[in-house]
Amino acid sequence: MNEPQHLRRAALIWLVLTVVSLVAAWIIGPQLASWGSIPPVASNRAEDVDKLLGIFTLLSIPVFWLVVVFAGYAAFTFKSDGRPDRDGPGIRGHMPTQVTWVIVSVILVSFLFGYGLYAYNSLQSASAANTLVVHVNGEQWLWNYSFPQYGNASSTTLELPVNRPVRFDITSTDVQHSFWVPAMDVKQDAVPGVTTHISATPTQIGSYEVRCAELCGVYHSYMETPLLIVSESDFESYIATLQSGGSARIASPANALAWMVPDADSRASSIREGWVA
Ligand SMILES: [Cu+2]
Repeated sequence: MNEPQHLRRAALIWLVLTVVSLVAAWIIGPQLASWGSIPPVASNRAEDVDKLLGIFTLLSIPVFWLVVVFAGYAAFTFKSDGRPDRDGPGIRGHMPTQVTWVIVSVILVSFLFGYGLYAYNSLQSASAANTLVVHVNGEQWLWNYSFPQYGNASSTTLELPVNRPVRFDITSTDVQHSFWVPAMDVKQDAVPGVTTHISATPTQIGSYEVRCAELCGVYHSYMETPLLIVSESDFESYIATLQSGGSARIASPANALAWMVPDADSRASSIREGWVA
């Protein structure tokens, strides 16, 4: 088989694998959340980020197979039997291939950069007049929430009204935590002495979770509390309960180890002092 035939055969393998993978990704991608392979999509932010990741994945499939097929084809087709007794022919480059590949790479990377920047920018600048502000304060090992627009009503479990933009103002009292709501694609560092921000609009009523995504001490793995996305009226009654002093200190079994004992607060602070010191 001569050189053009090898090239044509490798190109055909690349084309078939690329088309099959693109079709598979196109069909499977939208199902992943319902299969539980990726978090549920419960905010506009999650929709945008998933779309962005989908486009990046689709565009990377042809590049992936280009590398694997041509390297694999060359390795298996032109392999030497036993130890070679001389060097292969010197190859000095192939101008059309090089120019084509540089142009394709520049177009591809420029598009990904531009589109990524545009999407990131529109995510970060999301704000509206009726934005709900939530102050999030991380501590070892739970999240405290307060609502400055509702007389600083506070709670250790979070409920959010559906379809209303939310801005999280995030900080920490002790060590670095990371406020992570997988279903909303919200993840932002909680740093002592600094307030960080992230915005999203919940779009799906349901029960989700908030995790800490920064190793923050012995009970880091238990720093997980529920998030409920509820109707506007359910949110109003949640706020009313908080304002009437009905806030439970914690309602998550995930924090049981740190908080189950009656003197949980003093115990936790003694752990914290021992840990920090
Ligand atoms: Cu933490």
